[in-house]
Amino acid sequence: MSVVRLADYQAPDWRILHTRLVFELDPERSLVNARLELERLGADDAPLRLHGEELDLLSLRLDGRVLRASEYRYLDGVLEIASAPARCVLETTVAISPQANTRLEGLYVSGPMLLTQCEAEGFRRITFFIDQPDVQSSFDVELRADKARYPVLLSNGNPTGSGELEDGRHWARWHDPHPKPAYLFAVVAGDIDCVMAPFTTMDGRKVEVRVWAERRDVPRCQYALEATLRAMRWDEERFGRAYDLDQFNIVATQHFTMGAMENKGLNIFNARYVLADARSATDADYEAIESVIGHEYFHNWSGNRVTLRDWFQLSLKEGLTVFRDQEFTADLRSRGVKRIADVRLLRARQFVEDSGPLAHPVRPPEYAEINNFYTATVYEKGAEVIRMLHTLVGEATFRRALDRYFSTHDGQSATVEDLLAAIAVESGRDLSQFKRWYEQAGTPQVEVEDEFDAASGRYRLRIRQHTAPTPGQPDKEPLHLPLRIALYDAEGRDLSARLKGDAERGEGLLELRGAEHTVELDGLDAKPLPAFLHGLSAPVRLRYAYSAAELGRLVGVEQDPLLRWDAMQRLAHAAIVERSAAHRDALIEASGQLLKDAAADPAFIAECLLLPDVATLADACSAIDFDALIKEREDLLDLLAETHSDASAARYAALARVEPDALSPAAAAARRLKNVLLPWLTRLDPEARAATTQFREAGTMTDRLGALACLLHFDAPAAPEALAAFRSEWAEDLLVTDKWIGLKVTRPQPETLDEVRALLGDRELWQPTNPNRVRAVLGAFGRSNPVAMHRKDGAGYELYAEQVVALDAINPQVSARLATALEQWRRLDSVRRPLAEASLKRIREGARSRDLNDVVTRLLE
Ligand code: 0A1
Ligand code: ZN
Repeated sequence: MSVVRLADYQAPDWRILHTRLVFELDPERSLVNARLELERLGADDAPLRLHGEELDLLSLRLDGRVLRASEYRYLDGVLEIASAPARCVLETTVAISPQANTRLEGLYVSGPMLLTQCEAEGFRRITFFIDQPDVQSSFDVELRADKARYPVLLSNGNPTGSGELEDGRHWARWHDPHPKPAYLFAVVAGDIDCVMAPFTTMDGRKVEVRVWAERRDVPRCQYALEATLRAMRWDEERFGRAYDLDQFNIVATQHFTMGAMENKGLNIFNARYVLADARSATDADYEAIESVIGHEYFHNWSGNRVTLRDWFQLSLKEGLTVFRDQEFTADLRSRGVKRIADVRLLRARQFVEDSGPLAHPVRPPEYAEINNFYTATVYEKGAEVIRMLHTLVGEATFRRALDRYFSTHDGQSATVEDLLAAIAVESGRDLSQFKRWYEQAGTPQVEVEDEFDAASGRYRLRIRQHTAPTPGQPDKEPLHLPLRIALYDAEGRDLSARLKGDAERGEGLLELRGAEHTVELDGLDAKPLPAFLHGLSAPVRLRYAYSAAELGRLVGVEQDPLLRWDAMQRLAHAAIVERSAAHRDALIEASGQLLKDAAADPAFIAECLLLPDVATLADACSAIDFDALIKEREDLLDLLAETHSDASAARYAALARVEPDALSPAAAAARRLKNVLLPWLTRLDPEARAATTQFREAGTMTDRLGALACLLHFDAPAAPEALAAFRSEWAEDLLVTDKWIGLKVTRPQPETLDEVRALLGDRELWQPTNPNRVRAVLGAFGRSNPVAMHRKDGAGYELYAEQVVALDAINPQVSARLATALEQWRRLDSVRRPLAEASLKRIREGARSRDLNDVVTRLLE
């Protein structure tokens, strides 16, 4: 497979001054006419090279003249014209087939819509173009289509006119004044409808904001519309960023490979991140919708106005935009609970990725297929890197640095160096060592040892950092990282302000740069209780030999919600993985305290009571024994439920009385804790009475699904009837049916594999061309059902491999992503490991796409 390297980057030989496109839209065969105004930037003999894939070239003219076959060549995705004048106009007409496009890259069909997805390299499936982010152009687009079938015609920018054509067709024109790379291009044509609201920007621009969907779904777009307005206002208030067009359109589609896409002025969304109403959406859905709406909107500056020089810089837009969307949610909702959720995800997905065969730096030095780098590392670790910069320079300087970055590079394509330079200039700090975070893969381990000398009253901390080798990077350098720290005395006072030493910076913040640091504190009567990494100040694993009693104390004394939660996770981890009775007992004790805590946010308590998932637990093991991990985890849950049966039943009952059906934050927080406690109650009651009643009486999808999960996962008597009732109630709804499928395939029994087979054979339910449905059936199975996926007879892996190969012929991005669920295979026990390996080899034999080949090759390397 050919590889693209960052070190080989060269500035483009040509630029595109303007692009004019005319689309004759038709699902079977669409015609695309492109007129590119080109200017040579490189050497006189630099050929003109345009990308193009699966395009049927109908006509090709240079400065009005039809080119002879000898004057160009179209081979392996490149159209090359050996000699072209330094200023010229190239005009092409191509035919493409949206209906046949199951990859969902380029122009494709979804229900009543024709729409596009161009990131990363989809535009070349629409027309010939220099399809790379450092080539930016202004666009004029004319869309023509059958008016009855496609009454709405949308593209980027502002509308400039529309009218009728013959034969029932019509046209619409759009002008996008902001130069943009091709990956931000979008078109939507369809029989769709919208909700709309006006917005006035802080600089007085009047904007029409619309959220579009298939007609029957329009009543479920109101929440997304309101979330959009909140995001627009927040970006003005927190980052001083205003919107820059007369319209902002968002379109929801049922067929989308990823979450959503930030096309300039025309965001396209997976319907699951738009559609919501009180009956069908869970509290988690509402939060996710607001967050993804924010994310795509924030890209308008971090990604669109300032875009990427090349795809290696992907985290420049994604890490920064995830940081911005995390802050949006934290500012609007509970900051503490949001941080816990983000750190939980980071550990479950990014730390796991970083410790396996797919580990790569936040800025990868090379790629075979860029689609495979939309990863937890580029997104989530990338956001942590931005967060560390924010911690190091502080909010006010960070804000000024972003202002500088946006104004310096507005309308241009930038690099990670450009962002770091803006922060370095504003803060006056040297970030050259910090840059290693972008270049070095792997999660650093920070190890802390302490000693207290009672005679002298001196307390000393010795801090060392180390990063284990990752593929292609055997040797690692120390990183520059902010380590927040607190030292609690017997009264719970923090003594860290008195710390002295080489990494000390004041206010409980250490700045580590070397492999080893020592800090100390004098004049103490007793050894303090240390706490590290408040708010997870750096994305590292921190090792300190806490006793069970110390962790229990930390849950009580610490103010930072993340560290209180982390202490609970540490207790659970030691109880399960190390089978430490002392940690188990301390966890039980601390859980009892939390259950009784009437003052704390119930959503925070819920997070604390949830144990680490199996993938996170497995990540700490050099040889993963799923049976033992799952059994220990279940036994611990049984013990928690039994010990606290009265307290949890009482708390559950009290929570059930809190405005059960309201959508307020308080009601949602109550539901969160209630639905964490419901499995505890259900464990102790074979009749599952609480879950049966909750299912019957639930007024929200959160409560209904929470109850259904309990009934199903604990094999309750009411389960079959409840499943059938839910299914028939929501049979017409794709998204809710996905949730129902998700519950079925995560039932923690080996026989669930038969259920998955049945779903795959169900002609109505199995829709392999719909990525959401594929994820509901196989994604949830592969990642969230260790019992059935990792069956000891290998049947889980076999089925999975067979499906990954079959899907590769339909949507390579989906198949490649599914395959990553086996990223921990090398650390499996001696029975499972060869079985998983055999299945991966079967995938390698069957892989046809570059996407899947790349992933499976790296998995097996
Ligand atoms: N830039 C989008 C993610 C995205 C990436 C690739 C896609 O193509 C299949 C689609 C979307 C984001 O960060 O939201
Ligand atoms: Zn993004």
